[in-house]
Amino acid sequence: MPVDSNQKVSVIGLGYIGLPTAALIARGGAQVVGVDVSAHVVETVNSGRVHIEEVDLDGLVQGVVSRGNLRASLEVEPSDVFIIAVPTPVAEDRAPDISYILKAARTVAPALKAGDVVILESTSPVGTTEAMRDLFTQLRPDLKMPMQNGAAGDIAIAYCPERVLPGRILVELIDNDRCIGGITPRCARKALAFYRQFVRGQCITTTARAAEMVKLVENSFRDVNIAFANELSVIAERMDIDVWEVIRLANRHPRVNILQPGPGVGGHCIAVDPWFIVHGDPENARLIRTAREVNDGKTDYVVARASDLIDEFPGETVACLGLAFKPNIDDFRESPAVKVAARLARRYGRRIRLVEPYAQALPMEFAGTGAELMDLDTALEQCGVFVILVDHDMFKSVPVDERADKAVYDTRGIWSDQPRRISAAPAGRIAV
Ligand code: SAJ
Repeated sequence: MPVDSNQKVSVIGLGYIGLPTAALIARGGAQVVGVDVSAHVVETVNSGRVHIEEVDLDGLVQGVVSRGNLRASLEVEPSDVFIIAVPTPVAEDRAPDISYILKAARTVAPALKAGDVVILESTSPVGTTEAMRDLFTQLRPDLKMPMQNGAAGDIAIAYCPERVLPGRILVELIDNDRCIGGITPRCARKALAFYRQFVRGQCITTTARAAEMVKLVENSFRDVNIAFANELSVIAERMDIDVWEVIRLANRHPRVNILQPGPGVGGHCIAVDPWFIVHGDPENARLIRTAREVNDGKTDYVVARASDLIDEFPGETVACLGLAFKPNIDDFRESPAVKVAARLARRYGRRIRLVEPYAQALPMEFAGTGAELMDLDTALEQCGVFVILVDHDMFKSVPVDERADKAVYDTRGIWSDQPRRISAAPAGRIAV
């Protein structure tokens, strides 16, 4: 979709969201400068390459850099629109850390001029966009800032959360609806005019505070619902019921849609963002906190249950299937599968084999454990115990006769036809 080619857009932070966003806007025709604190990232992008894995991103970046629409820089330059897309980690005490946002805002402040639009996209605790505005007020007393009471400013400031799924980022950046929150309605309108140029989904305006909460609520909704599935899986295992069958059948009800249990919740968003709400109102965010605890607790539970099975077969080598944080991707950061497998590797050392078609080498969590990467065929030949941690398509396609003699702990419910290997098995999905 065409973007005003006279418009200069700066994207601060060239990570998983910033770089695809910058490249898409550049493809539309705008002059885009991607700003990053890492010289390596700036150099990589300027040479038309990418430092992150995302479907179709490499070709897109190469194209827009070679056409001159995107370049990267360590310095912020005067622009018409500034998009801030930097990380907001959660600190040790679960408090959100907005220091990267404030640091980015400090670098933007000197470049601001009347008429500019500043948009924050980073996941943020409620009130962060106003905090950014307050920082601009301090740093640029010469510019009038927009106020919650509706007073117009010389610049527009808005919050517009990203909501794209890793692996589908370029598609979802265009097709997903966007929620755009302005400090004032005028700020929202200005940001809306910008997004409408390249977003095909609906763009809906609101206040900055509501938009901040929308983002946190979306990921908390998913976390709470996964926690429900994870809690069910533990209860069903104790009752010797197949939880996946129960979920499948319950979901036939027109108003029931239970998510899937697993070894815990991974990625950088769903396991983090709910803490921003808990931190904002610890007294009332009881369900949201409990969901986090249930999901983290499921990882410990899986380690304990897998260990029970491994201990029952002391002579067997153990294959852990999958390390990614979700199926069919090569992202191992914050992965519950890595957490489980690494704990098993520390405990059982050389008995553990890791099968991960998306990994060239083992993540550092396995250093010194003696555990090794192995391909699926060899694991099926050599290993007697299988712990399924990720539902990659490749694992789903193993026919039952190739694994009939294996002892299996299936945390993802992909080998539902697995026969039990001995009858004295613990209840539930441990099929031994
Ligand atoms: N998971 C389950 N059971 C399920 C679904 C997911 O255990 O039924 C686990 C996955 O295995 C994974 C984790 O949850 O470990 C998260 O995976 P995901 O696919 O649910 O989400 P992410 O982290 O890849 O992306 C989420 C998305 N948010 C929502 O779906 C509400 C995405 O739209 C957001 O943009 C992204 O977080 C973000 O950046 O905030």
